[in-house]
Amino acid sequence: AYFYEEPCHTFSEYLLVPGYSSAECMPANVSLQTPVVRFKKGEQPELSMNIPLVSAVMQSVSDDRMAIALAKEGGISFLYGSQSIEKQAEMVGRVKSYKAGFVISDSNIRMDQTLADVLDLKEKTGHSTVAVTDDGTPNGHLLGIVTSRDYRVSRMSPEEKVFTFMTPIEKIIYAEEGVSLKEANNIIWDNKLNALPILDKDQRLAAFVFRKDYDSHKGNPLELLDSHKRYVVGAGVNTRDYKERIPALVEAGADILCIDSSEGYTEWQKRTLDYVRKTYGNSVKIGAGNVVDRDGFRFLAEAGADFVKIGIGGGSICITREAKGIGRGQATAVIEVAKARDEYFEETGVYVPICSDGGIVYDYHVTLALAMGCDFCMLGRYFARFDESPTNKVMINGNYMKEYWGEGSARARNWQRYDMGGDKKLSFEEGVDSYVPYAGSLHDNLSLTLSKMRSTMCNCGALSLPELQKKARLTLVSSVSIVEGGAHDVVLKDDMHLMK
Ligand code: MZP
Repeated sequence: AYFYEEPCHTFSEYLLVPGYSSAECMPANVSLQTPVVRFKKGEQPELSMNIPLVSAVMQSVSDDRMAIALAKEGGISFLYGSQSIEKQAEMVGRVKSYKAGFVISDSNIRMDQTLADVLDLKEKTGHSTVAVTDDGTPNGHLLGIVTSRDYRVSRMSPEEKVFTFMTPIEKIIYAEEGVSLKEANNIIWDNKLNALPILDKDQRLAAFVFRKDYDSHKGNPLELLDSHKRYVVGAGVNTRDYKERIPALVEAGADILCIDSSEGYTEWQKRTLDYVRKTYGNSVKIGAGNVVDRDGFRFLAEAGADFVKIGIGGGSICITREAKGIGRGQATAVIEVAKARDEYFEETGVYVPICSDGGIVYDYHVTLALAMGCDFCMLGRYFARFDESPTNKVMINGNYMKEYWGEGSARARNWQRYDMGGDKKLSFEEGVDSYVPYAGSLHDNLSLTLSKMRSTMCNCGALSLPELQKKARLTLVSSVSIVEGGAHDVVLKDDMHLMK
């Protein structure tokens, strides 16, 4: 047997040592842009992200709602593969056909209500309302309703706004992300359109509402603005049904695929990558994994993976290390694979991005993983806590929780993720079924995480991720200095009651 000389480490055992920050080093100047797929030296990657975060290929994390919410922020969700091919392809389709359109909601209407409920309410109250669903069809999720002049404002919750119209609403046209109110108003003004722009809660243009007397000959403001933009979405695939699943996902419009497996250094992954290259050349983008060392990375890079995912046994819901005794501390795995990625780039001139998957507990762990060399991180637990994750929000002992379960748990039964060529079943569990504390909206939490990351990068004198990787200085911490890092030797005011 081969014995590693050093123990393996994880994120909490490291700290970043600050470097020189020039006056330019302000969070507002930091770019978090990162490549997602392989590219040649001197060229640009065909797919990159504005933030280095993707959501995990898990039933309890990534459905179409999560994908839309994360894409709005500049990241990518990988829709879970442990469902039928048809259902997964439908999810992809819903993300790709989604048009930004948050409108004003009635506080009496829950987001999980159907269009039929709204129409019923409309009937009962006599209010003139228009329901807005996320895909524009009666089957979509209800996003809100636009109301008419006689709507009772007193029924709105304080944070909600109501727009009133002097004439009945003729139609709503959804706007694209990134259009400012100023641009919208200019278009309306310049073309003398009788339309009203509607903003989402972040003051971005969400939709145009047209009045009944709108003269359609004057044109659609959206056709007068920048080109049709569609959200980027990823999807998980496995090494069993890839010949059926991949064509369906590609047809539905998936931008990037990822072979989702607990063990990526296998012939099964190579066969799947071979199939993609033979069938689609380089036009279909596909990541592979998971691996935890140099050899695993090289194997997948040489087999043609567009990115390589790192991590075995470090996920919050994962018991692979207990069940099978395999895995590696996540920090050590990232550091070694990042070195292998750089070595491969040096040798071949091809840069293959790497993704650190699982084990992020604190926001600063993401910055550490990036400083250690990964290009982006995949998170499950983090995203599972938000409104947008697909699971139930439940009250446990007076606190709101969200359900979160592993793909290797009896609940998900994703045997394909753990498949080593045996029976078509999950022989034993490698994951647990759990709760995570409910944390609110993705947008609010992510904004905070990103601002912490930008601030840390400024402390390291880095304004971009490549600069962070170059300049970062990392130190291992002793168990005693970990204690020093938290509040210590004081009595927290919140804990005073414990002293009575
Ligand atoms: P975390 O962000 O919750 O710590 O970890 C999420 C990652 O754990 C996923 O992206 C996946 O790689 C891994 N995972 C998912 N299910 C299991 C399991 O049931 C698992 N063991 O390990």
